[in-house]
Amino acid sequence: MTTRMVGAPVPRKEDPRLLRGEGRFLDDLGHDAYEVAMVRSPHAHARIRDIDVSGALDVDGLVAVITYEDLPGRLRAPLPVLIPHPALTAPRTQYVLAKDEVNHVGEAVAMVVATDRYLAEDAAERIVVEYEELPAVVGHEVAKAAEHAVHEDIPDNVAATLTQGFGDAPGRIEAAPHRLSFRLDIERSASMPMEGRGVWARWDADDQRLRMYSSTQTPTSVRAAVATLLELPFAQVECIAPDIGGGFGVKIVHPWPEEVLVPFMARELGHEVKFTEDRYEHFVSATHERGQVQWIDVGFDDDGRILGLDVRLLHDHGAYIPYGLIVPIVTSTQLLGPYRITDYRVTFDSLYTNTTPVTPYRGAGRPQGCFAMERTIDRIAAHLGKDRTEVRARNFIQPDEMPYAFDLMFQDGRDYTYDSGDFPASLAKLKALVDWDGFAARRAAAEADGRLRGIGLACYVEGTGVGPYEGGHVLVEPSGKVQVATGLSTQGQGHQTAFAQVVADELGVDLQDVEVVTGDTRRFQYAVGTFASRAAVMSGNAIHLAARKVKEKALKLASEALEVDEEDLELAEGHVRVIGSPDTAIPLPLLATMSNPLRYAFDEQAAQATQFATPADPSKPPVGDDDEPGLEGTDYYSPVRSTFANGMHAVEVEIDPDTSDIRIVRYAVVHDCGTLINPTIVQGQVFGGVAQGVGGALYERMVYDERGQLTNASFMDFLIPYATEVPAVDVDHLETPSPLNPLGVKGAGEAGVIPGSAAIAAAIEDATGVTISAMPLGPSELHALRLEATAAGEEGA
Ligand code: MCN
Repeated sequence: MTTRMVGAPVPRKEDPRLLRGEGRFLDDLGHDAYEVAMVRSPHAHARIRDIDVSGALDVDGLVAVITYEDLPGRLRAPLPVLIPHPALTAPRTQYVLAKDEVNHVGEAVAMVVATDRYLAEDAAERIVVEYEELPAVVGHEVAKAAEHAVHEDIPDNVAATLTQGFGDAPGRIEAAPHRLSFRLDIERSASMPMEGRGVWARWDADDQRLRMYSSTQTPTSVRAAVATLLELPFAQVECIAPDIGGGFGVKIVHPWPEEVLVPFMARELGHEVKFTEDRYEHFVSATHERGQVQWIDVGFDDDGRILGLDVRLLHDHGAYIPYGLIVPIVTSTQLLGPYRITDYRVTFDSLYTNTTPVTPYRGAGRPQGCFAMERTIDRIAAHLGKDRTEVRARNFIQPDEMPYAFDLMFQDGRDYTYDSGDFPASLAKLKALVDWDGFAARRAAAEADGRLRGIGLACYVEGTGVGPYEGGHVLVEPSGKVQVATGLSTQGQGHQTAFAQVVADELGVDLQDVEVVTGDTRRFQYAVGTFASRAAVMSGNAIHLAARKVKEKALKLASEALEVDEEDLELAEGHVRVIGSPDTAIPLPLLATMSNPLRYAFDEQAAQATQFATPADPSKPPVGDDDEPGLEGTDYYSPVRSTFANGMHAVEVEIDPDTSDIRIVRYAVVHDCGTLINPTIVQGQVFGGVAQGVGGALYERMVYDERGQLTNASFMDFLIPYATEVPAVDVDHLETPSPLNPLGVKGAGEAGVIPGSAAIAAAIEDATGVTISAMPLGPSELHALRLEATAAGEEGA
């Protein structure tokens, strides 16, 4: 019997190669390439008066220097707004090289190409840029006060204001028996992939083709951008995402200035050119996320049932808005979590500041929304003196209410409708997993030991698998190997394994015989990209559909060859065989050979290759009127709307009463991403997300001074959690399959990060009795809060 692969915790096929150090990351490529160093703005806001490159010209090994003035044609235009929105009335994006003005520290002003990176850096240092410094706008309040403008023609610094909602939130809050109003703050952080951005390009003058490798989450879009800006036919541009040392959202932005400039210079110079970002550049010239101030007004009844919710957000978008309004829109909608809110209003202002631009980072607006909603529920529970799980359960949407529609528009412009989930069952699982009811004894034991112990939880719902589409191609080779390709790229999510599992099931072949290629426009041209936890839903289903086409073709071919009805045949163990009579079978490789009119086969017994152009049975043409040659199929999956995963985290912390040192002693996750393709991979995704959630909750912040200088732009000063700070995580799954797609899957890639700040804040609050309204929270901030609370007579512990 063939074992089903979807659902099996098979080890990742890609790991042995990576563990042996055989990965090929961007900087492993292009050893003979010229290398690039960028001249970047040291000022947050300044007018460029003059650029004097003469000092660089006598550096040995210098190949070229370019500034905005050297750029031709379409390269002189600002980069695109990737996701426009009607509310985005004042979009601003950067030029590939600054034109007249710089708007954040790190903005690219000139590019130097030299025979190696060291020489390029030497030459870059000798370029003198004369700036006239302008007042810097830093932080939400300063931007909102609008004493100075980031962009001269947008005096209020507002890129967009958007209000959404349903019902009558202000009226319901006004009339509610209980009301609370408060402010919540989340700091800026950023994806910190081990490998920064990078691009290498080579122009083939004979073929008139450009080949580029980019450390990107979206190679097809990079290719489209480069082809368009360099005025090349798409067919002459290939873009390949090699192994990628993490993306976490930042690498969906495209094209980066360097991603256009490097291919441009490769063509101009007729020589390979390469750019690899260093860590400082990643801090200041890639993108950030999270920074948001949120005001909540909530009205509720004596049971803690929410009657009305009114939310205002100030979103700091940094100097430019390449990715549109996705982050605040996601917060505005996803904030509602698993709760039946009947009256809701949310308004956000998206503000320009003279800081590094903001685009989605794993979680993309959801951690902020989850923090807002879950802190609200905790405050309601505290106000009423009720158990926090009870108040949550009181507000849950029930499983029999699915699909549950809110009258909102989601980030993809489609309805905001939850397709599946069983929140009461998830909560029951979480309480059991973390032994919620036994916590009092653990707290007492910790207290006896002189430590403060607290428990917190947070719930979330996550829209995943946004459209519009992905595609898949599946090909059975005469060797028996099955080649699979999809256009989106992989940054460590294990797609090679998970997608192979899907194909192995559909075609009844060995997992080891399935080889998956992602992110290579030579293999699959059409794709959207890897973000919004969409690959399993989008490419997973597209590949499933493509494999089904191959299966249908194999059944047809075998039915003709065996003279058996298709309904009496099955695919298993690498054969098409007669159901109930497995000895009557044709191997798939033979069918692959038969389906190819110019067949080339290797006869193992004769130990020789043969090529023959006539069909085995000359009376039957191998390709009929309705058939296409090759045992292969391509298909696309395009969903009606997003599917919604969900989950709940519980955290226990211990606090040192003297130093306020915070230690996470227990972390439990219950997660529902529908049908699990590979539980081990999903578990790994959850672990990774939790690590980033812990970072956001306890360590990571971008510390800007009032002149817009990022004062902690290195790993000496910007803390990310190491293995020593990441807790062990207990994970349990609930599988409520999505009715929206054939595999029943929902996404999992961001789940771990979303509720981190909310759950950890709740646990710290529970341990210390002080109200937590801002994250991240380190021991010094906690200590200050505890001293304040003691002075005000609030602290219980
Ligand atoms: N999966 C599964 N069963 C499901 C859902 C998912 O087995 N029901 C598997 C998928 O097959 C895939 C993995 O879990 O192998 C993640 O799937 P999915 O949720 O579709 O997410 P994506 O593959 O689209 O990855 C994107 C997501 C995002 S948005 C960020 S950011 C992120 C993340 O994944 N960046 C990552 N995980 C990352 N992991 C690594 N190592 N590096 C990154 O940069």
